[in-house]
Amino acid sequence: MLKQVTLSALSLFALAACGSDTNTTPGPKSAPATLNLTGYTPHAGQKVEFKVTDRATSTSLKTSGTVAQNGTLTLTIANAVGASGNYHFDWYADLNSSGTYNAPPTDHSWRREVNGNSSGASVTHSHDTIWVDVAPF
Ligand SMILES: [Ca+2]
Repeated sequence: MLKQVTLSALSLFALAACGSDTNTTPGPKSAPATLNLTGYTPHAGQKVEFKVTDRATSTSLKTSGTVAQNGTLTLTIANAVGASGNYHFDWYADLNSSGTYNAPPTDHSWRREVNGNSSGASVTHSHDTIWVDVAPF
């Protein structure tokens, strides 16, 4: 019996660790934020972290993923945008594999301003080298 409890506790810990790894926390709003990346072959295999910030409240949500070998990645954060409001979509490719954000050119980072929409908001970005320092990430 004790063994079962221990295993359950370990399973819960594993799930929690998995959740914190992707750092995806559904927010309090109604619609998803989506980032579609294409042409990111220079960053294939690298981690990209995506952050949505509500500019009115400065609250933000993050998620991350790995760029596919064909240079594409789609990241979505549930309940990250509302029907109105204005948001920053910030993202960076972890070029130096530190696991965290470093200002360009150490990492490569981008920003777009996005308006809220009741059905969700998305940005599609074809890779470029017009980097924006998005600190603090
Ligand atoms: Ca980094």
